[in-house]
Amino acid sequence: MINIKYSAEVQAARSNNTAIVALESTIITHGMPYPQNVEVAAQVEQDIRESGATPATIAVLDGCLHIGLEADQLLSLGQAKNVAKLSRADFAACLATGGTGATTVAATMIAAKLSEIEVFATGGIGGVHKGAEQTFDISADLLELAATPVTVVAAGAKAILDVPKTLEVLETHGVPVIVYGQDSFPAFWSAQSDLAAPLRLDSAAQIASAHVLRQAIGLPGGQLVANPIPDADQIAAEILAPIIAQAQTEADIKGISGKSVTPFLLQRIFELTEGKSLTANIALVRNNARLASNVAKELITLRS
Ligand code: PSU
Ligand code: MN
Repeated sequence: MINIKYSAEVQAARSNNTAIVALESTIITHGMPYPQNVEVAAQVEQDIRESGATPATIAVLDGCLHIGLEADQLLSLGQAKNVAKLSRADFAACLATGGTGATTVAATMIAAKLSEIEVFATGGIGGVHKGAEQTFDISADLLELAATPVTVVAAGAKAILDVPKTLEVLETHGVPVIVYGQDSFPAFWSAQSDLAAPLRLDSAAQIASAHVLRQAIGLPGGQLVANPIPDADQIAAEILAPIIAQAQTEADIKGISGKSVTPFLLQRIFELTEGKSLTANIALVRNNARLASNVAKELITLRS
């Protein structure tokens, strides 16, 4: 049987039927450097508590699926080297071998569903990589959104991806892409882009209602909520475009492929922006955590 452990606060929230927000752990192990990764993870958890919900950071530690990490577990995961990056394909094998792995958006959604958590906050989702017409590199996150009934709050998709193609794949698979409070699709480090919002909702209550009604009309799968980065924390797209292009060229020259592509690009962009990408990343994840908490609270209200 699956070995699953809830943190003390998540266990209490489950007993009391209060709002819980899932958090992924790949952002900790593969998305940000130590020690900022641990500081940010703890800060985001605290933002969720201050918004009136309970954080559940998800990871596999020595073959046990953790729904919510205690502070010491978070610290050791953030310091660990060579942690596996788990998506839908590798999740069960990691449990079977007693391994340690960080969950991507796809794997976090699967674990959230298993533990009856319906809302999940992160920074950016995986998507269709540039050059996918050659490499076929399309993140399993997109298919998971089509399959698993969890609402994922992100800040849009990074310009390291082919964002128009990412939106096309989501549309093909019937994933609602809901922009919060504006008419353009947000571009992760920048609030605006040239792409129109596929859907727009202006309140957490409407997002929660759409989540419930999707199930009521018999549709499987989740929703992607794209929450624009706060204006004060943006980095202009013109500044980032050449940096992303350089990181992409380096990845191509080095022959980086498969699941190493996203971590490589994130690390190079961090270096090339002298850390500014990370500062913006932190601000947007915190912003997403607050919106996700409000959606989770609205869901409790709707269901009671
Ligand atoms: N995009 C980001 N930051 C991240 C990731 C994606 O802006 O940290 C991580 C997430 O965990 C996401 C995963 O689920 O990378 C996608 O990886 P891949 O492209 O290999 O599916
Ligand atoms: Mn990939």
